[in-house]
Amino acid sequence: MKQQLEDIKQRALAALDGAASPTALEELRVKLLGKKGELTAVLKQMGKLTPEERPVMGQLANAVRADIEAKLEERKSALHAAALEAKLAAEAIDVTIPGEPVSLGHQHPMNQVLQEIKDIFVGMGYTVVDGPEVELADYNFTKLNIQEGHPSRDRSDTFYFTDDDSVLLRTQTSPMQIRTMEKMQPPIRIVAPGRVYRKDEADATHSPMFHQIEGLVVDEGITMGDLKGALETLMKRLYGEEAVMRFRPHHFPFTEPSCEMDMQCHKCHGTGEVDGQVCSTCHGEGWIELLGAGMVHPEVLEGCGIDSRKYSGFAFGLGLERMAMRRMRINDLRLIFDNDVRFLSQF
Ligand code: 2U9
Repeated sequence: MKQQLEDIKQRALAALDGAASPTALEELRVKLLGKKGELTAVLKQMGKLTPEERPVMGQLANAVRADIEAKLEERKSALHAAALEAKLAAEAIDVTIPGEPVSLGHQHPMNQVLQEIKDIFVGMGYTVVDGPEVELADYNFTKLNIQEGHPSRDRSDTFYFTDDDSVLLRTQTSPMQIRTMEKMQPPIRIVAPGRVYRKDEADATHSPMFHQIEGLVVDEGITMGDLKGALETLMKRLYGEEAVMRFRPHHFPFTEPSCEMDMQCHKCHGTGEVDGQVCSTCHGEGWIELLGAGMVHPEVLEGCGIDSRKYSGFAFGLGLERMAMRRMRINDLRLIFDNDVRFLSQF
């Protein structure tokens, strides 16, 4: 019996050493130590032994079981470690491989121009103000001296929300200047950029939604000279010190006097011709229209609680898309709104 136990132990240890998987190990455990296993079969024969032999054999059998169990544990750990090692090797990540390049976006060309213009005005001490796109007709028209019946109030030109035409999508950012004057007394130096809405069919030069930046300065002794200085500074910063400007008389209900400012065409230098051909940049005009401006109408100041005998002011407005189109040589307004990356990535 002693020999049988020694045999089982030798064969068991050898077999366990050769077991290549946890499943093989478990099969061996059942075969060796299970209820119908080899060791149990030997122990069942203990009854045949003499009372003196029994404890000796019992001890030996327990020692053999302990040796087999120890070996089982050892192989189990070794197999587990090997499996982990293989898994780690298979799933290894090479952190030295260069990453996929991420293509970076950038500001929209129109916002680049807006940012430039805001920076110039902030540099001259102006504050940037923001306000609602859904406005009262009172702020969009009446307080700007645009009377009932004025063509710009027409339902075919303006988006109204109400049947009584009292609430609308602002057609200009001027309501912001009214709101500012109602809230604070001069000195006032603000620019108001933002979306505005007009019932226009979309084509190469029109869109029902576009962006404006308007400005307002109100203080004691403000003159047309201040208006010219501020706007010439703006344009020389944008287009270079050599830019040449002219002012033409115009009419707006909210300014008096009113004017428009043009810049001499940089391509044909005001001649309207390049190599005997009509200049393609200014279409032969020699000048490029940039913006509208004027001295704030005294009625508008008074309507906002500002004493027009003590204070005067100037205001101006320009369309941002048109500004971006001129600066970036874009020939169709719709490209600005399409947001096609093939177009945008050029700027
Ligand atoms: C107040 C008083 C006066 C704003 C002004 C213009 C002239 C102007 C147009 C330029 C192209 C609009 O985007 S556009 O179509 N604007 O010509 N805007 S003066 O005058 C104001 C504004 C607010 C209280």
